[in-house]
Amino acid sequence: MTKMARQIVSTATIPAIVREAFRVAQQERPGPVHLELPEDIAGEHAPDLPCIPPHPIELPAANPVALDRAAGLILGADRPLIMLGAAASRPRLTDALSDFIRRLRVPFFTTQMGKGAAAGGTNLYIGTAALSERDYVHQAVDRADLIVAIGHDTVEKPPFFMGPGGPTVIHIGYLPATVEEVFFPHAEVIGDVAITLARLADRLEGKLKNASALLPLREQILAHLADRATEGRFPLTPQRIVHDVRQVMPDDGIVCLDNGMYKIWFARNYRTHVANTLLLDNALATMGAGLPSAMMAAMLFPQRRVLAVCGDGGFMMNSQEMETAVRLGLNLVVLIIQDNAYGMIRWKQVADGFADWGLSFGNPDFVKYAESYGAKGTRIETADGLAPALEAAFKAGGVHLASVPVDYSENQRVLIEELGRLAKSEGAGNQS
Ligand SMILES: Cc1ncc(C[n+]2csc(CCOP(=O)(O)OP(=O)(O)O)c2C)c(N)n1
Repeated sequence: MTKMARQIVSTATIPAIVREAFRVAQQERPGPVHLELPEDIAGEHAPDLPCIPPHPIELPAANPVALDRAAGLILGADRPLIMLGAAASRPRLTDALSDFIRRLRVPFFTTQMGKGAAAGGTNLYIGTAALSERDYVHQAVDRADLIVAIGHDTVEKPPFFMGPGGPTVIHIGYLPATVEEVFFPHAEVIGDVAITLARLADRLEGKLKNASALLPLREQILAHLADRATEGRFPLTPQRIVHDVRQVMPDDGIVCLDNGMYKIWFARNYRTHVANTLLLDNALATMGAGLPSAMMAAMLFPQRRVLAVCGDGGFMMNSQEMETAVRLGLNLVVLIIQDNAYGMIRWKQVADGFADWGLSFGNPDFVKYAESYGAKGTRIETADGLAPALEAAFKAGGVHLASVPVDYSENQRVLIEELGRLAKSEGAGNQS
């Protein structure tokens, strides 16, 4: 669960271990470390040892040979695409990514966890791969002859499958690519990604023959995001829920997703304008994580709107944290997408031709449940009720829970039937 776990066995080692723990936690890929302080050591008198202060760390810059090789491949491409993956989503990279995209004028798509890594407004965003194949954006991915994959981490579900005869893939990262059956880049540029991007852009700016070859597909891909987004159906379509959430979230508002079916809809349909404003996990994808991640976001950014979006299943795995949120006096709105079922598993069972089995469950009365923690609760009862309820909850402040019923028949209609038809007619999904 952590990048490092150490037990402190002597007081003399504390400064070095603490220093090392921070180094490991902060270096790519950043993550938690665990130090255990046993009671007997904690009771000892420590020698008067100074802390070991951290020093600035400059990451190594990529080898010029690798940069030249990658530049050569990109210059030779007829239909290039850029992909932003999980490790592209670092606050310190936002400017470098946005500059790179603007200077090359190559359209880009994102993985689920790469979403929002670059600042908005380039008009070169062509979609997010919420599925591994046959998503709308795969109309472009399947036509690309070269993909510059920036920061792809194979811990994510694949944003596309590589296979024989597919596009050339260049991996740009802090760390070498993990080669897998469906991801085996043809070239790599490893080092500080910001430096790599600036040096590549210096080599390529204004020289690409077909930088925007796939850009004409942008309009038709993004047009799908408006499908049923304002429909008056009740329970609400997932598209409408994403649409209404977008209405009430300011550009810098942070949406923190738990894990369930709605994650696919948010990953594809929610447009981000500011980096790191849609937080989701496409790796372990642990149910129950949405509420705690939103609580941390609310603690770090008390001035910004923070919304946790959870399925009823995922919320109930960690809902006791409502007490913590109330106790800490957070300003936080929790939106529960209610289908009284494990919707994502239902979708997978249908997609695989299995009978619907063992997926439905009952829920508490969410309004009363919220109130029992000292939070406020709202039940959405009309199609037009969601946006005003969220707006009122944010304005009121404090911890607020809103539950909204969802019509998940859209999962089958869009994600299985429509995308399946699209793939057949396009001859897409060429590799699996
Ligand atoms: C801790 C954990 N258990 C099981 C899973 C597998 N899983 C992924 S989504 C899902 C169903 C989620 O149901 P819910 O939270 O109600 O959201 P919905 O899919 O209905 O929108 C399950 C069981 C998981 N990701 N994490």
